[in-house]
Amino acid sequence: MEFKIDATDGRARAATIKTVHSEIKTPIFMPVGTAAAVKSLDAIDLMDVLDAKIILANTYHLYLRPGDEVVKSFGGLHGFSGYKRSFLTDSGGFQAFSLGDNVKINDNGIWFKSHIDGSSHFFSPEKVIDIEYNLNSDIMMVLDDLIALPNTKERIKKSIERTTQWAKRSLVHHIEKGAKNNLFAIVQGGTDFEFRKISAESLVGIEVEGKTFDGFAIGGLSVGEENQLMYDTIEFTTPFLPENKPRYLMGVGTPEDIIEAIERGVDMFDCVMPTRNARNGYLFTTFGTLRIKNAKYKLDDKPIDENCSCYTCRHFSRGYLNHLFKAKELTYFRLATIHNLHYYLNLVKEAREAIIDKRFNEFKKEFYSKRIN
Ligand code: PRF
Ligand code: ZN
Repeated sequence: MEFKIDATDGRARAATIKTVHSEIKTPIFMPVGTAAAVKSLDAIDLMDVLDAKIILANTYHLYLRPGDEVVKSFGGLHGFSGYKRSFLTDSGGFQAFSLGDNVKINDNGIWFKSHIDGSSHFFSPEKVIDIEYNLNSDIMMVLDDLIALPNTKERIKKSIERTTQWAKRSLVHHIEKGAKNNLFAIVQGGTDFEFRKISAESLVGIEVEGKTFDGFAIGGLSVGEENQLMYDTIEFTTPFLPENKPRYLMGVGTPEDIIEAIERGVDMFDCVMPTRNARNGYLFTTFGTLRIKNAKYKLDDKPIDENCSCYTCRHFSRGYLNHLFKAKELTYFRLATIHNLHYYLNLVKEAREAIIDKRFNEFKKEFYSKRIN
């Protein structure tokens, strides 16, 4: 993977990542395609309608169904889904966290029960790498030990120690398999600055046969803590990460969160928010959130957002979308998802342009001043 910084403004960065499948201009937002599909869209929508350069898929889900060997037999995620640009795969660390009682973690890995048929499975750091090689994702995340917040000091300490051990084992196994594609480590440590520092420094320091991680993620945030505390933790953590490698904030967040994190030096994001909110009738606009089911849109012939150039806003009215939503027409899901993803992709694109022009502060002020809710 190539990584080049194109411009900086304060701590905000505009960079270019090149994988074998696409060139990614950062800051970037990665639509979530858990089971090798962004819900309601297909690969052509993602490439030709939205021009997304990288999407996220999930190791846990694809391992359970259809099975990573099945995906491999179709030529990996790219051949299977038809999306020919980059994929990042999350490791299962987050699913272990969200499965709650159906999970048992020990120092060797994670036991979990399938949400599909209740069967038991074990993920070790090496097993996750094996699955990710079968999926052939461009960026593979290591298995990590994610915990909810607030939590005890002992549990946070255990989480960073395990996460470091597992990261090291992942890199060793990655090298044994020929060090194909790219491997990112994940910083944990809750909102405890001392633990964040230890976690970041120990992961950055891991070197096996002269090889280090290709990038670093900040995990363990947006899991119950206050917004400002999340921003402070990001601000504290980024200086411990190498300048010449990508930084990825996992599972975050609102448009505001993304702007705040870009300002603090983060390059990559993913979140279910644009896709999930679209399906629930919440549409993102430059003036805030629009609730499409509201009766006031019934006869409204304007697009969702007059400032939006997306496929949906170019062709369809609020009134039509209000009808589709209420009638539970499947067409609604695609059109709303396209709009919300376009909003997120355009937000990071405008942030990038502002960084290049050294006017990120003005951009941020304008972003906040336009919003009425
Ligand atoms: N670890 C992993 N995936 C994640 C997270 C994490 O900490 C988060 C936290 N917001 C989202 N997705 N592996
Ligand atoms: Zn739109």
